[in-house]
Amino acid sequence: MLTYYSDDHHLHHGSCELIDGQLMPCFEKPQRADHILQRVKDRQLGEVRAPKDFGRAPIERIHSAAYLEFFASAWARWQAQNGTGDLLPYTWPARTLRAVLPSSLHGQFGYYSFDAGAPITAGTWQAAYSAAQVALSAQAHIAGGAHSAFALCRPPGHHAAGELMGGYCYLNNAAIAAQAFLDQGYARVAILDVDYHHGNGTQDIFYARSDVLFASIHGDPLAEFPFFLGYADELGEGAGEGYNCNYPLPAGSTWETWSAALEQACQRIAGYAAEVLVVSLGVDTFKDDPISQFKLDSPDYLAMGRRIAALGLPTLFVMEGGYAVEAIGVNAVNVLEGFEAANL
Ligand code: SS9
Ligand code: ZN
Repeated sequence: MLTYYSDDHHLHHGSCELIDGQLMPCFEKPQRADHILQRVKDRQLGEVRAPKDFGRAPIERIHSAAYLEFFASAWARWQAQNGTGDLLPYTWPARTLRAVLPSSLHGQFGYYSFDAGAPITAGTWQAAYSAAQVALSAQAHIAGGAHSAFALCRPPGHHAAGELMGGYCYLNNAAIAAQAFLDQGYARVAILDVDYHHGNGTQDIFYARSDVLFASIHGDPLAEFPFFLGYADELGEGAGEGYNCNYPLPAGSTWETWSAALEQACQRIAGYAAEVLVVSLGVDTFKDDPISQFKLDSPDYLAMGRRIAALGLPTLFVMEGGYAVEAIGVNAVNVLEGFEAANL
């Protein structure tokens, strides 16, 4: 399997995030992608290619031009007002407030975000832009006839909606790739989100549409980030009704419970007659993940890859979360190796 990867992810390195009332070093850090790349090489998964540049147009199919312009120019604006440290939002148009777009930088950041978990640093835009190009390049490889590809994206994307960043995410790499398939003539794309956290951004983007089936297995939002989306009764709306499936699971869930949900999600995807599958590949379901509560073990990721392969679909793996840095390479690449072994 080919891996697409850009060193540009190193340009994004936030300094800290608020966890349980304390400022901690960011869990979403460059070493994550470095470890995965190293494991791809150690296991000789296949060639590693740099992305092509498809420009902003395919990103604008998912994110508004105004949102992208805010994101691309925020750091320069922050520097122009002598800002020090990361740019972080701190006020949001929550219920009873008004969703106006202010003129101030921090007001606009609040408008375009849903939490303080997505800092903008000097290189964040370039890193996120390159991650989207990584996803688009892997997408093009599959559209060109390959059965699979791995987009080693960082920063991740599944929490980002059309005009919202948050949860370490800025541009929704999986959604951008899914839309590219549709724009190139595919009629039905399935997205399977196996990250520990609900992919609220992806769900929101495709919620009213039937050309993308979104299925997500994740920590129950009653107890887990992002809290305000990801419940089992969210089935889609309008033309999208019936094309959104959430499988929230309790803290402590092991492979036994998790794989039963995967089985249901896969049967739903098979019933949809998807032409291509995009997997939002988070491995923060791992037992030692520092911010998550599931109990998957490393060999379980091989089984995950095998079950996904059994769908028999061209499959684009897009990297999302996973914060147990020592194990992230083994776990992510296990999914890919399980997938490939099943296809031999
Ligand atoms: C933990 C804070 C959670 C967001 C996690 C985003 C994961 C992205 N107390 N912060 S895959
Ligand atoms: Zn996650």
